[in-house]
Amino acid sequence: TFDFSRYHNLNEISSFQDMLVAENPSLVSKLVIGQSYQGRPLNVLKFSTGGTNRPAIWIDTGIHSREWVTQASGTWFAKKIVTDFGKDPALTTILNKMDIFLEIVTNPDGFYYTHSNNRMWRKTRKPSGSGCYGVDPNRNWDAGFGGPGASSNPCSETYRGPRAHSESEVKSIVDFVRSHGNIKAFISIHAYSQMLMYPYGYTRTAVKDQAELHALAQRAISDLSTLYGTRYRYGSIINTIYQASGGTIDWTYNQGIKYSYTFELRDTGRCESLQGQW
Ligand code: 0X9
Ligand code: ZN
Repeated sequence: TFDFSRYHNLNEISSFQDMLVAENPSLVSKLVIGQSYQGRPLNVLKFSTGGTNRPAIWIDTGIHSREWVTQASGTWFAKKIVTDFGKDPALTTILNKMDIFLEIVTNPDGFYYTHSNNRMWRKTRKPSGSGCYGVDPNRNWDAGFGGPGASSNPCSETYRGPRAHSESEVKSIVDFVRSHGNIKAFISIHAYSQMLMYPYGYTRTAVKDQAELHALAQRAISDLSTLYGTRYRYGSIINTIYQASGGTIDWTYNQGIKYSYTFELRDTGRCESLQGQW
């Protein structure tokens, strides 16, 4: 059994994933889509009731390693999918037609480091050669790469990296998305500030599907608020939080994945979502 009331380290989350697969072999499997810079497996859980290359939903948590509430949420999503399948009509309908891919620890080297050395580590752990370590994996994608809202300084928290997709943790997802070819929704989970956003972050130009993505975000945050009254803001990244170039969902949207969204989870700045840090 897995204690959802506390945070877990990399080994514990790995065991949790293997246990979930072992206990639900007809629904859950584990793929390894690549290796981190330090050689850790990039594990992705696949939830599928059959078929081949079904239309799919991708969810990633923990691309920024210090955002611990996101990996914790990822383990909860996994458990929830398994327990609700066959009971919750909405989820059951989805899984009868689509697959769900979930990468819980998207930046394992950074996550390990948040437990071993520095609770506030955000980036990957690849040495830059300048004495500073790591690339911001939410500035490394080939969408406005190198533009405003990212840094060229390897010591910056928003260092974009030497080139687009230089980070194995990013490139492995890029290769997976391209080779799959049938991903319909891509949801990348961050913390904190309570927002639901769609592209773009690198430019003020509105996406072609802006009206639909905006209306859907509005419905989602309205439904979300009915649970605990939590208020989320919503809109494009650049209009809702700030300009950021080389971000995940700008790339996925430009690949043709219309329903590309990113959450910033709770809270709004009292830092409960970075518990233990202050
Ligand atoms: O700066 C970021 O990468 C995101 N904020 S965070 O505090 N999680 O670092 C905002 C940029 C785009 N937003 C998301 N992709 N969530
Ligand atoms: Zn983040």
